[in-house]
Amino acid sequence: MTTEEVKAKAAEPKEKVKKAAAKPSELSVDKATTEMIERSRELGVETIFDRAASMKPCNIGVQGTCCKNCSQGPCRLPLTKDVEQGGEDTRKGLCGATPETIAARNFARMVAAGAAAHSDHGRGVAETFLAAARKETHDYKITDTKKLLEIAPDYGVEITVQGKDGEVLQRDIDEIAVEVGEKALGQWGQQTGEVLMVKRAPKPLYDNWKKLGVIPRGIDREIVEIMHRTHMGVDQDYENIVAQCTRASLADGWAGSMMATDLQDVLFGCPYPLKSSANLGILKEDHVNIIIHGHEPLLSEMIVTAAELPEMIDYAKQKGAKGIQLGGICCTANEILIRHGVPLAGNYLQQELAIITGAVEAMVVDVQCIMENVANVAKCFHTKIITTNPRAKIASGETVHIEFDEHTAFDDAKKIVKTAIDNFPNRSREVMIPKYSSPLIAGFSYEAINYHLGGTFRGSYTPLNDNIINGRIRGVAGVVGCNNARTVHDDAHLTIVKELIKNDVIVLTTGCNAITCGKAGLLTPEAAGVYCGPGLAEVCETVGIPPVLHMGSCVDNSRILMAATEVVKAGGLGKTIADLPAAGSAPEWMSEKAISIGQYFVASGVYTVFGVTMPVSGSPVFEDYLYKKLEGIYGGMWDLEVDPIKHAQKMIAHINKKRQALGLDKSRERVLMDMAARQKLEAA
Ligand code: NFS
Ligand code: SF4
Repeated sequence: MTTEEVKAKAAEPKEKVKKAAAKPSELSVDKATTEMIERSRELGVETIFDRAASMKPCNIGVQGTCCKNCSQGPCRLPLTKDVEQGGEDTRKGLCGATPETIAARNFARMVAAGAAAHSDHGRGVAETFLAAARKETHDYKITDTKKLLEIAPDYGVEITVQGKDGEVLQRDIDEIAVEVGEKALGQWGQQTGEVLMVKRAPKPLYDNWKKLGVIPRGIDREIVEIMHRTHMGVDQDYENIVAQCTRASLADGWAGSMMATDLQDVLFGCPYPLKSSANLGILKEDHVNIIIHGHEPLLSEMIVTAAELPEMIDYAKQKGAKGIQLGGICCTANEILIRHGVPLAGNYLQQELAIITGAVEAMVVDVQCIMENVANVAKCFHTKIITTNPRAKIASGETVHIEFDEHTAFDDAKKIVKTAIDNFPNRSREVMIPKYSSPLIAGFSYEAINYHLGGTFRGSYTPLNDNIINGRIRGVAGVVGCNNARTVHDDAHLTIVKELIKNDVIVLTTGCNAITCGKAGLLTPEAAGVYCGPGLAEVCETVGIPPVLHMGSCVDNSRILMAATEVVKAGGLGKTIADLPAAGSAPEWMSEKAISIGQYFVASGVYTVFGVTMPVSGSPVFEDYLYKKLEGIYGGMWDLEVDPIKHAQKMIAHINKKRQALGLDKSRERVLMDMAARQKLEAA
């Protein structure tokens, strides 16, 4: 054999073994996804599912105890057998950093990156909001004045003035908007004091943060301070590092993300429930298909408007298409779904697969969760990857950059849509769109929940509280977050959500979990009769809501905080979020944003369970601090549970514990007994 032949032989069987090793059905529980993985293999197009099989994660990195914060390292401190068995822990980095210092510093940097991503998104929204309020752009305007008036006082902006005769008059809307925009934007660079939105939290929660000294002073400041503290030789006390994690994460959840949600609602409208559908089957072979992928609705809103223009639809017809089909991936999908009903094409792990359908003329991306490899996959098809944000360009493959500017937004969007239409005649491969999509209802802002549960005239959370108190609803869970190629796509999401609703726990969802639930039909009122326990089913059927409420994108986790706050306010379930029979979960997380979200949930009093892995196992001391000791400080704590059923059961056990503390354990038994008796009567 020649050297060439030897090389070829060595390369070939490995490739085959690798592909035979993971059947598509072992990689995802979503049929559209498994069909497209199959298709990718037929076409020889590599995806993340293949790379996950050929490359394993680093055994020390996963433990969170590898430090590369200076050039004397990386110092790698994997857990030793001896330490695992309770022996003395003598592990140290060159500088003397202990495993807990290293794990805490790495954890903190994830919080910083996550909070930065959400908050920078929020900053962009605030800038555009201000430009709209000042009428510096014609493309965006203040749409939801009702919400503007509701939120203005929280930003310290007066909504009324006294008239000459002492009468109370409403101030000019534009004036209010400009002031809200200025106040909001000021939150990023604020150096001292407190960010405004923490005052929205229940009083005892706010007081506790104040006592602990963890209230964010300004958004950017807290993120910068994490980077400073985790530099070589600065903060070397893991408890002190975690306190700063809290401060930066609160600057995300109760400031950057919360203001992003507020201002997006005022600009584009507060979401109310609407119908749509989810999964790759929403793509249409005879249409120009445009995938909007990323996070910021500033861009996607404009594309939705541009794609609806008669001139654009006519242009698409000239090119031989029947129309234009938009579909979303990742959180931008959730944003345009909850406000316009644009269907969801898929979640994070489906981004490469959408292109492999051969039906996508353009994938328009902005920031976050965009795999670099989409550009390589696109090279095998006619699909154009259009980058739009100066922060996020892609060097791999071939991409088109059409920069998106808030002052010329609509023209930019038209240019993008036109580029996609022009690409329709260039389809190079046979189109294969999996035939799966499910109907759904989405758009449950906390205002909408208020309205739906309370009715028009007495919008309030009291009926929800009543149903929790009387035991029909056992409790509330927030299940959110990503997909992760290290675990079976969508499996843990669905198993956990189904187990929760089977046990009468109502689920609030955002992010990629929401997309999973949509694809599986859990976002329909009909799902109540199929999957829920009798109590939750009865409530959903009476009110006409799904047992899983889609509240939006990941910045909209702030809506979950507000919903929890409303539940506290409605009374009867304790004084603070930590008293509620509630729990949080991110079954398939992967993003640093998820760590920031987890930390602000924990610091707000929520027991929060993550799936897949947590980068802290290399330091039992740090792990113990996150998983146990934080409860004594914040009322909430972290946990890791890889098994989905046990994961849900841990959440349910926590909810039961809280019910017991509220003296509600008996009411649930009673209501279930009543229901059983009634069912027996009905059956007889
Ligand atoms: Ni959230 Fe959204 Fe999905 Fe995870 Fe990424 S899209 S902001 S980070 S992967 S849920
Ligand atoms: Fe090693 Fe300390 Fe440098 Fe980290 S900061 S790489 S532990 S010497």
